[in-house]
Amino acid sequence: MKNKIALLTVVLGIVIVVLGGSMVVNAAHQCNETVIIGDVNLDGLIDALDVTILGRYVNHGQPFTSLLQFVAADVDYDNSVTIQDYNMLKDYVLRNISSFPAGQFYTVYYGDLDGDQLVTSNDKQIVTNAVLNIVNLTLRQLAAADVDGDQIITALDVSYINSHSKDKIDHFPVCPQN
Ligand SMILES: [Ca+2]
Ligand SMILES: [Ca+2]
Ligand SMILES: [Ca+2]
Repeated sequence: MKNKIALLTVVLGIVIVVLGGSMVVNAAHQCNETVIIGDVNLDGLIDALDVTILGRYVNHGQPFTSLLQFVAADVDYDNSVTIQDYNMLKDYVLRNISSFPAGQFYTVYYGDLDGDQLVTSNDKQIVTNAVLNIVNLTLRQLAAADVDGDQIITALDVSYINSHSKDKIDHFPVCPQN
């Protein structure tokens, strides 16, 4: 009987460890931001104002204030924001087209660079290489890498991603606290 109780305790312990592990995974999933492709000013709507703001960027060099705007603005999904995106967004607002090559939405998982929706040492390595100019990040990766929310990718972002991958922190500065 004692042995059975001991066995049960071990089994329960394993179950708790497994469940605990999945809770950590869920915590990583919560830190994300879904961008509507074409919603350049990130107000939740695709309208003429987005065309205007994208036009100011591509024609007059007026900067965006958020890396998420580049994700929203690259509607033709060629990983750069150009006059082609402007023309395509204008066509969409004028209802000449009904969809974008970049899709309808994109969810940025902060700290996840390799696309598995987890924050691991591999993500840390990718951002490290980007900071060292060994690799270029895509617009979507740039948005995910800026975990401190200052709109540039620095060694500080690497440090936060490293801490998160080792479970030393649960939240990035850019994530809503709850
Ligand atoms: Ca908008
Ligand atoms: Ca583009
Ligand atoms: Ca940053």
